Amino acid sequence: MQKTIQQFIAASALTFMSATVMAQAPVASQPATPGIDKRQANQEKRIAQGVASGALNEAEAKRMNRQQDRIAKAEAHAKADGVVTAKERRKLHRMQNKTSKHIHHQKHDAQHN
Ligand SMILES: [Ca+2]
Repeated sequence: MQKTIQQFIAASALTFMSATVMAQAPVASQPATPGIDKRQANQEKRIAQGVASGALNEAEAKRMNRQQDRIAKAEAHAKADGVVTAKERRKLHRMQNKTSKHIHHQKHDAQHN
């Protein structure tokens, strides 16, 4: 008898929890920019690799990390109103195209500040 009541309580708790999770699900629809996040992570890795291999000196790496910060800020700004429009997405990709070229150039050119 005691066991049955415990099972009933456990089952009720479970039902209650899944109902809560389901009720919260629609709220969790934050604007996502997985493509931009992935490029950003990739670029940060390239900068770190450049520093490790000596292809980038500290000043260059610092400058590039600042550019990454600017993109992250622009991304947060684009998300702030809850919608990342196609235009905002294009702008973020354009910024990343620029920094990507910059990283490539600095990594494959002679050292110059
Ligand atoms: Ca927006």
